[in-house]
Amino acid sequence: MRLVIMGPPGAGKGTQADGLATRLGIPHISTGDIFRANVTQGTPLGIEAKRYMDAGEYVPDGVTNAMVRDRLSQDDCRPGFLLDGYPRTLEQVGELDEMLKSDGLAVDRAVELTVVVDEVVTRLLKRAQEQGRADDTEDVIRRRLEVYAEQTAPLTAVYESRGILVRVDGMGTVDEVTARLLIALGA
Ligand code: B4P
Repeated sequence: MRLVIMGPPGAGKGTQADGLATRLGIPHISTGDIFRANVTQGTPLGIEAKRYMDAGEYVPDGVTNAMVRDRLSQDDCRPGFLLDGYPRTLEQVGELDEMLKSDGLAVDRAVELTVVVDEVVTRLLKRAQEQGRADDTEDVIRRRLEVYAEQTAPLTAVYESRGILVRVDGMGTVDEVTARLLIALGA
């Protein structure tokens, strides 16, 4: 199963993707987590990514696409994968298609987690208190939501037109959302 999980910041992508990937026996690949690991290690990729992430902007497509291409070429992705937070731009959608097409493959299903704006702001401000992530300040959260609305929300139409989009209500407790996801995916 080659899955993509989408949704605004704070929709619960990372939270849900972890358990779902384990259950499906496929790797959970979060571009945000990979960037943050590079930031922590102080790699050149991390130093570049941090400038964008701290401002709530997307890391440039060229950088992100190369990183995902490298990750998907690893052996553990052969049975499938769950991509969390990628693709986020139209160019990334095209790149992902190309990466898979060369092996005769395609995205099987795209899941969109839907939530209301007030709820995601509340969740992210709570995470800010608990974890102190640099991009969870109120100003940066608002910018991330704007960037999502402009650049990423329209992508769901691409997957919808292919007939592979599944919309799942992301409101409620983590367990409630997980149960809905499993039903929607028939997992
Ligand atoms: P991400 O790491 O993807 O961050 P995110 O959108 O905030 O989602 P995340 O997965 O962390 O949060 P979740 O909704 O699970 O991206 C961070 C940055 O990296 C981007 O802004 C960008 O700069 C860069 N980046 C990443 N991918 C990129 C790409 N493809 N192209 C360019 N740039 C890219 O959870 C949020 C909080 O809600 C958590 O605290 C969680 O515990 C809580 N929560 C989840 N579900 C809940 C529920 N049901 N009820 C209550 N709380 C819940």
